[in-house]
Amino acid sequence: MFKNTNLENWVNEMITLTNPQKVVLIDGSESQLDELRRETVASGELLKLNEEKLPGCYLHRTAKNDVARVEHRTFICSRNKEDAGPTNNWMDPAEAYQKLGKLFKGSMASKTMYIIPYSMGAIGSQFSKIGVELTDSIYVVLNMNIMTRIGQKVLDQLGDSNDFVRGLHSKAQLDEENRFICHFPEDNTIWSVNSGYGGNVLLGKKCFALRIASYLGKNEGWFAEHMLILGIENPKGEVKYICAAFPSACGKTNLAMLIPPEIYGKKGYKVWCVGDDIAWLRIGEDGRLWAVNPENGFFGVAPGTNVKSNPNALEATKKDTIFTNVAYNVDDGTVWWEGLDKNPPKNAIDWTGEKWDAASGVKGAHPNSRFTAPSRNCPCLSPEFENPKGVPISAIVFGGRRAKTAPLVYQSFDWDHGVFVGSIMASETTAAASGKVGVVRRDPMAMLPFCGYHMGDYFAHWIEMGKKIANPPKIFNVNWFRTDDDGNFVWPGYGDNMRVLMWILDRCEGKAEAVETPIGYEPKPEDIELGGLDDVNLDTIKNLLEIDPSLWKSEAEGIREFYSKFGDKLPKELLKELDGLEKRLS
Ligand code: OXD
Ligand code: MN
Repeated sequence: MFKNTNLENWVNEMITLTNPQKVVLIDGSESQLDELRRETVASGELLKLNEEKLPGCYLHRTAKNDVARVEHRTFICSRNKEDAGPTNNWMDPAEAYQKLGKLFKGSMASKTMYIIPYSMGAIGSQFSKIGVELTDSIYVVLNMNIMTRIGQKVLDQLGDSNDFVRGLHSKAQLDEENRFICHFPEDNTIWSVNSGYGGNVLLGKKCFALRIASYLGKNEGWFAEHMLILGIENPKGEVKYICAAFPSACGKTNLAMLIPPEIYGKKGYKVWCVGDDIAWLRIGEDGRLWAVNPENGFFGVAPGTNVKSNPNALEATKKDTIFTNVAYNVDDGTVWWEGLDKNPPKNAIDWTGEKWDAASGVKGAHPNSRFTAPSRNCPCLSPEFENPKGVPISAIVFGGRRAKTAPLVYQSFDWDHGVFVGSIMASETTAAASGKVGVVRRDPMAMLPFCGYHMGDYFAHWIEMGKKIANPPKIFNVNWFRTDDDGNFVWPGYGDNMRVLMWILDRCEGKAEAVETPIGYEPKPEDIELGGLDDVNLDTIKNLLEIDPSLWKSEAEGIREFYSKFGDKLPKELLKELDGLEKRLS
């Protein structure tokens, strides 16, 4: 089937293992994809939506037990257990191949195996990496077609090379007890079985572009990060780029596509989205850090997306989009989710496929329901999106959801301190997420579930890279989620977050002053633009920038405890930063 003997041998081996009735190579042509769409509509796997209102759009419902990523069933299968580190589940690779091999054995009998060659990143870019996913799910094929670049052109680019990530996926019986997502970083291999949910089965995304790629990045001297990339264009037409990492549910997609507040908009400022979830970063010839978004689409959370929170994302879902686990409006063949608007459909089917009455109080869309939308649909997609060289990064922003501890924004003293700031990232649980409010969950660089190796080595990689980047981006931390005594958010968030990003860019260009505090540099309150904000004044900003030393002292204790997990692998530079913080606080 393939001239590339590495590919040929591996595919044949997997065919022998899974025993499909038929094997189809995905060439990426519209005619082939259309045929597959027709097939899934006929089988009921996809539901065609209203062609006038939502052209090229489909709805899919997963099994009820298969609606999210399964971190407890996600494994890093490195030869040495120690290389997976204390924050990953580990399985011995020989054991994993054997255990999953049994589950894959004959799993595609009476089914078709689809071979999807795909590129993470623009085909031919020096940033890009190639993968091949073998799957028995047309839903996976159609989603991969949106999220990545697929087809014959990828095989042409691969040529005879053995440098591709080998992905095997089978829905098998969708058996929860035997659901496994296994990564073999030393073999460039991913095996995923018994799931049909996006994050577990679109192997280009979290599995390859973060877990495998972070491992490759460590060995090859680059970064694979859980970061959005956005550009801010000034009225002179100059664009500066920012990467930002936040844990899930902190509004990454919203920030990536933000609409500038009027005060900036009318002056001619624009915001461009390069990516909303993953960034691959390399050192450029000019000594700066350059970033690409390896993806080609958005796999966004639907609930809460609306004309106010994210009009650009909403617009992106208006055509050629696959919706998963949202509610269906029977009367006009469109979709609905909680937080879209105040008019839930009267005649509706919920995400489980049952007749649904909004008044019942039961949710129509699953809270983790998704849209898979092509990047090209996004009205503010950066003109540099396809640039094989990527975009130069001026600032790296970390953030979390903290009610009191973290101020609105602060800048690290230098690179090593910035790595420290990223390593102590944390979010507090909200009432909605669990019974306990305010439990601190540490999520360094938002990579805890996505780092394909020992997190202590990951920190060391960040420190080492800092020595190699001649003109490094400046590093900041933001917190949009400070609350008042009644638990209300103080900062308006959404588009107004641009006001903080503008101070960040001014700092990068040496245009703004700062105040030194024990945790880093803070803005002078008057340097945050407040024009056009009704409920925020200078005092509000002073409040948002206040640092409570007693809270930070207990924070430092929490960090020390968290750091102790990493033992000898924790870079001494980070311990030094922690000591420094404690000293400045006392
Ligand atoms: C995602 C996540 O789906 O981070 O992007 O959970
Ligand atoms: Mn993510």
